[in-house]
Amino acid sequence: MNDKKEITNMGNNDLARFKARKQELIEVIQRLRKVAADLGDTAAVTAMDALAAKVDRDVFKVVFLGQFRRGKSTVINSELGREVLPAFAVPTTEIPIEVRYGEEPYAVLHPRDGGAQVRIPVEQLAAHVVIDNEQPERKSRFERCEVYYPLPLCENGVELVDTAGTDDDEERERVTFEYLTQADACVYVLDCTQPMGINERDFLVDRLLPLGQEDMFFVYNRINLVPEEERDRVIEVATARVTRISADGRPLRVKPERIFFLDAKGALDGCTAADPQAVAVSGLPEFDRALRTFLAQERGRAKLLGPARELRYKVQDARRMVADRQAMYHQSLEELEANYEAAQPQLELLEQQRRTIAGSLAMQITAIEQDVEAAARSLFATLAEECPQFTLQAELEHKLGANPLTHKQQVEAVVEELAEVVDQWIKDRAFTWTQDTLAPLLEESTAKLHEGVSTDLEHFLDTAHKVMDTVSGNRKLSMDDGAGPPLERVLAGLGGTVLLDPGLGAIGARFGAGEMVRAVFPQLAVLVIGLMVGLGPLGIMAALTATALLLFPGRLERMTNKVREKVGEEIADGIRSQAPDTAREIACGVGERLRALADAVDTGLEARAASVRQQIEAALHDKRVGQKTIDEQQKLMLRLAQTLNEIEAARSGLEDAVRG
Ligand SMILES: Nc1nc2c(ncn2[C@@H]2O[C@H](COP(=O)(O)OP(=O)(O)OP(=O)(O)O)[C@@H](O)[C@H]2O)c(=O)[nH]1
Ligand SMILES: [Mg+2]
Repeated sequence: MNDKKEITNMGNNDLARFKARKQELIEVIQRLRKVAADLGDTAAVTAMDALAAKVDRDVFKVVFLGQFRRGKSTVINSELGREVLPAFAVPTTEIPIEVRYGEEPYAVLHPRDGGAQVRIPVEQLAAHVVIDNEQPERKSRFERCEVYYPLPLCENGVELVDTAGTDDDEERERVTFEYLTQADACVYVLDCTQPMGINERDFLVDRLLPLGQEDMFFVYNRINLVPEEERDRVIEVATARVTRISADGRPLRVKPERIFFLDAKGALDGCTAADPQAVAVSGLPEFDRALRTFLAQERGRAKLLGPARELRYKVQDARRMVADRQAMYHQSLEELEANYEAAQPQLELLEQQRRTIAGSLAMQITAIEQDVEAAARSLFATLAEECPQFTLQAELEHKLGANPLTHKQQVEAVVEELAEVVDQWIKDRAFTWTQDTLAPLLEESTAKLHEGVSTDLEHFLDTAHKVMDTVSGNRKLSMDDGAGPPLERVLAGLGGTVLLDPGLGAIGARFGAGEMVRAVFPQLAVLVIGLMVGLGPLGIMAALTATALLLFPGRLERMTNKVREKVGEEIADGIRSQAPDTAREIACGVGERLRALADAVDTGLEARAASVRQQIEAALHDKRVGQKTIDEQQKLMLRLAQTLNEIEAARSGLEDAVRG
């Protein structure tokens, strides 16, 4: 009875319910699209199409990560029930592999150079996604791979991402890290036979937790390798290592029920040998179920709630339009034409307000960029200043004159070790800086930006209403606008698709600046650390060694400190010379993300202004055609008003159900 299917089905019910609600939401969007089409509101039609596509496309990304050879690929294979992903006893997975649903198994490789994708049978994966351990530095010509497989879990909109092991190669680690910024769930794969070592702990505390990846799953693999009589003890120790971790003095809120002990190999063998008992005792079904339940309940709620709320504004817009149209039909053609004429100055004002908003946003973003650039420069100045002292005091294993190497080899060894230590130091400092300086700076400046633009947007929306009031006969519509934040109202009009960084606009609009910064923060941390890698001394290694050799041909023992000092100064010079460009790049990275938001706002305002004109012109057109059309249109408006009530009832019911 404890069979995999039965247990996982419980989690599947949640996923199935999520899928049903998602379908319901899409239907509501489509009904609203039909109303928008009947009103001739083309912007809303496009927005609704975009929103429906977005809701439909949205998947749950489950990212598996951990040090190399922990069994990440094997855990995913055990889900697939077949050894699809290459898994060997050496560092194996080279590029991220995204497992998605497909009727037939096949894989698609994406070349780094943006060239044509290559479709291959899954049997050939090993030839393309596996690290060449003879030449581990050689990079695959592909940057990622998609595997399609008839896995029921994925049919429910779940995507399993296998990543390259951490702690083996810097570049691969960076790619894995980047993937985490889009993860809905993150599975940290560990090994029972060596429960969470120092590197694994550091990676968790220094890298994952600051990314906001607190909602993690822990999989301790290879439980089968622990002798039966020692399992309880190992489980206790392994659990303690995870739950007692604290980041910045805060204990990690890992619930013990998020820690799983697995025999992934046993589960996989059980699947291939059609032995349900082996699967049942492997620990896989319990992990599987917990993951599904989490995805469907916690993440699923967030995924549906956003669009359901955005839709509310679109329903309000449509209701207002129906009422405006009815009011316009009640006037004579002459009255309507005269009113339209009278509204021209307001329409011009609307355009002017749009330009003012765009200009003010652009100015504020430039100011934020300058602040970020200045802060980055000051970080580099501090680093350059502290660097010589750091190299002088850094703990090194190599000591000059202590071992029987040639003069040149000894200097090289010391310089190389120093370079590595400094590199790590720079990266750590960069990371702390993103948290302690960059994040608060962005939080404060985006809060100001948000506040400023909200007032301007309020005025714009007000002018848009006034235009309609003037044209429809100065009849003040007493319609509740829901008083949502104006930024949310404007962005909702776009169906949530125009943003480069969709999370940014939606979150910023909904929860304010702090949330917005937190939403972009992971990408910024990745960006900053990526740039810092270039700043480090590894790139100037050859020059460092040469200088050290040239300067110190004398007795070695006395030279240690001088070598350290010289290396420290050289690196400090290197940092100083690269600082302006790197600081600029960091600032541009921040600016680029904020500009995406500003562009979206502008598109939203443009659409709103266009729709106002479109409504008036549609009414004028109908009036000119004749009374018969007006009669038909009035009937249509009555029907639309009724339909909108039904849509709103369905929408708010859905919102309540999702909220739970
Ligand atoms: N006994 C035992 N062996 C396992 C288990 N899980 C994985 N292995 C073996 O461990 C080796 C490494 O497994 P992989 O799945 O390739 O590990 P990985 O974490 O994907 O490694 P990288 O791709 O290098 O990061 C393979 O030979 C697996 O067959 C397990 O639960 N028990
Ligand atoms: Mg692997």
